[in-house]
Amino acid sequence: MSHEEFPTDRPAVVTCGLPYANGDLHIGHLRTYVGGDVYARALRKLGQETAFVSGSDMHGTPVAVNAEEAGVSPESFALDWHETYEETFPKFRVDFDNYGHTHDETNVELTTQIVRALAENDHLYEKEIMVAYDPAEDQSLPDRYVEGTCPYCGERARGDECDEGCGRHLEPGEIEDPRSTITGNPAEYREQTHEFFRVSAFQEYLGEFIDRLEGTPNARNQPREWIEGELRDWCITRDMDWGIDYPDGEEPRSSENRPEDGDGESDLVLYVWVDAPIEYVSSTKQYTERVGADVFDWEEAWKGEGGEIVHVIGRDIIQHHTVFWPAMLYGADYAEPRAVMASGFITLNGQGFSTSRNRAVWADEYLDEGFDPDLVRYYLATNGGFQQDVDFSWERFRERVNNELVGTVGNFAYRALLFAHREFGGTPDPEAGISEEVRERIEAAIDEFRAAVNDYSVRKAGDAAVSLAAFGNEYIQRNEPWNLVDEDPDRAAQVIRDCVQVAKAVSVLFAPVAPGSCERLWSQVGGEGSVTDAEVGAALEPPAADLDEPTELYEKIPEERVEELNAKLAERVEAADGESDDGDGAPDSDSDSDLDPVIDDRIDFDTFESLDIRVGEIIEAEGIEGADDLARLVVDIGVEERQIVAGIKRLHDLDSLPGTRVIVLANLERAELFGVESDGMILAAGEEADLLTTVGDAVPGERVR
Ligand code: B3M
Ligand code: ZN
Repeated sequence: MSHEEFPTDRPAVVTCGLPYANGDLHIGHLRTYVGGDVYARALRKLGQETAFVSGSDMHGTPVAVNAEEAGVSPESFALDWHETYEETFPKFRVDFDNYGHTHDETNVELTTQIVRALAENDHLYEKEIMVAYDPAEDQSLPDRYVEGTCPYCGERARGDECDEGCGRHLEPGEIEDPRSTITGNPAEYREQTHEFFRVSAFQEYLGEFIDRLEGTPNARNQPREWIEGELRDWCITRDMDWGIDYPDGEEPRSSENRPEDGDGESDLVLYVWVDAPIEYVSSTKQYTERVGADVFDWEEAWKGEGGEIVHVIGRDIIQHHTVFWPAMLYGADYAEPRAVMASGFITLNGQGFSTSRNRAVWADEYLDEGFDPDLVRYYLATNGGFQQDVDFSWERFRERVNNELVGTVGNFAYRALLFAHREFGGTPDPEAGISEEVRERIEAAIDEFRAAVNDYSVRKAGDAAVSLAAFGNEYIQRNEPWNLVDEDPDRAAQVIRDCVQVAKAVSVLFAPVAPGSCERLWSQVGGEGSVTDAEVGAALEPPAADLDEPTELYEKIPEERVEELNAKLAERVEAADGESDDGDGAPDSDSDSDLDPVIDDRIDFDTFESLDIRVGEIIEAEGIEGADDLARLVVDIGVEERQIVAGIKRLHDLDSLPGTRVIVLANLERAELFGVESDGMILAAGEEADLLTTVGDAVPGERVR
C-alpha cells in the first residue's frame, strides 16, 4: 500500500463488513453498505482503480442459533439469507463487484491456506482451556450459546462479546456466571484443548500498524488501549459442527481433551472471526477470476506491497479489524489494510432498532413504499459524520428529501435545464466556454470532493455536490437570465451555459451518493454512457447542445405520508408486543432502554436560576490512566478554563473532542475522581453519554436558560 493521496497507482479494495446470514435486513444495516458503496464510487470518480467486495457471513453461532430456532440446518438457513442479501443490495444500488459467502469453496480453500501459513510461521499453539458446557444437552457452549456477566464491566454479555457493556471481545471461559442459552441452566466448565493464535507476539507490529492506519478517528484511536495494554492470545477454534474445519496438519495432534468426532480427526471448526475477514480476500479473488487479472489483480492488492485496502465496518467490530485481522494478515505474509472506516450506530426515532419487536424500517418495506433508494442513501450517507450515531425518523427523512434533494438539487437542475430547453433548445453554444466564476466554483467543488475522499468522509463528498447545487440556485437567482433574454441575449446565453455546466458537474459529483437520480440528470445534460463511469474531470467538459425537456429528479413527500408511515410502524410494534416474545425469555439486546418516568416533584423557577449552566468549549480531552471510563477534560467556559472529569472515556473518541461545544453545569461542588479534581459537570444524555451541544453560534460563557 501507499500512503499517498488518492488516486494512487495501486489497486484499491473497498470492503464492507459481512452481514451474518441470519435474518432480514433493515435500513439500519444499510448504513455501512451504503457508506462503502459511496466510498468505492467516489474513489473511482477520482480515477482510482477499485474493487468493491463483500459477502455473507455464514458461520458461527449467530447463524447456528437462529437456524436451530427455525428448525433447519445452518447451511440451508444461511444460504437462503445469502440469496436474499445478494438480491437486496443492488436494489439499493449497492453494487458490489463481487458478493460471495464464507462457506463457498474459494473461502474454505483460502482460509485453510492462511491458517496453515500461520501454523508454519509458528504463530499457533494448542492449549487446554475450560469451556462452558451444558450437561443436560451434552454439548459445548461456544459464543452465543452462553450468556453471563462480563468480567470487565459487569454487564450482561454473550460468550464472545460484551455486546451491551464495554464492547470487548471475550475469550472462551472468560464470561462469569455462565448460563446455557439452550436450556437456561447454569453451564459447567470442562477442559478442552484448543488452538490459539499468538496475537501477543504482534504487539510491536500492531503498535506501528496503528500509527500508519488511516480512516475514521474512532478506528485509529480506540485500538491503542488494547494494543498498548496486555494483548492476549486468541482462541481460534470452537467445538461445534458448523464452520470451516480446523485444518489439522499431517501429524495427528495428540491431546487428551481434544474433541473428536470418532475418526480420530479433530472435530474443531475455526472461530467464525477467522474465516469471516478472509472472505474479503476470497471475494476479491473471485472478482479477478471473473474479469481477469489484467482488469483487476487480487494478488497485487493483497500480497507483497499490497493495494489500498479500505475496510468499512460498524464501530462494534473495530477490535477485530484493527487487532486480530491485521495480525493474521501479517502473520500469513499478506498485505495490511490502509484504512478502517467505522460507522456509528443507527437508531429509529431515538431508540434502538429491534428485530424481535418489529421496530424497524425493513429494507424491502422501504422499497415497497415506493421510495427511490437514492433518498435513503442520501440520508444515511450525509445525516452525520460517518462515525457519528444517526437517528432515522420519517419526519427527518421527509425534511431532508423536501429541503435538500427537492429544494436544492432537484430544484436547481430542473429550473436551469427547463430554461435552457425552452429558450435555447439546450445548451447555448456549449463550446463558447463558461465564466471564470463558475469554473472556479466547480473546481472548488471537485477539490472538496477529493479532500473528502482522502479524509474518508462520505458525508463531505455528498456535501460538496449539494453545496454546488445551492450555488447554482443562487447564481441563477442573482443573474436573472429571464430578464436578460430580450435585453442582452449573449449574457443570457452565458448564464444558462454556466448553469447547465453546474448541473452536469452536480450529476458527476453527486452520483456516488445518488447514482439513480444522477444517471437521469446526466442524460438530461446529454452525457454519454453512464455517469458511473464519468470521472471528476467530466464535470468541466461541455454539455450537449440539444437537450430534451427535463423531468424533475425528486418528488416532495407530503406530510400525510409521514403520519401514515409512523402509524404503520406503531401498529406493527404493538402487534409484535402483543405476540409472545422471541421464546428465550431474555430481554432483546437491541430493544429500547426503559425511559425514566418524569419526576413528580416540581421545582420553582428560582431553583432553576440557581443552576449556573453555560456553554463551554472543550480544549483538551485525555483518558485518566488506570480508570476504565473516566476522562479529564479542560473546558473553556468563557470566564475561565475548567478541569472537569467525565465518564466518557470509552464512549467518545477523545482526540476528536477538542473544539466541541458542550453544556456545563459550572456551580456544581468540586469533587475528586480517581485523584483528579473535577470542577463542574458536562451535561450528556443517555447511556451512551451523548454530549449536549448548541445548534446555533452561542459562544463559550453564555448562560443557558
Ligand atoms: N459478520 C457482523 C458483525 O459483527 C459480522 C462481520 C464480519 S466482518 C469480517 O457486524
Ligand atoms: Zn464488558
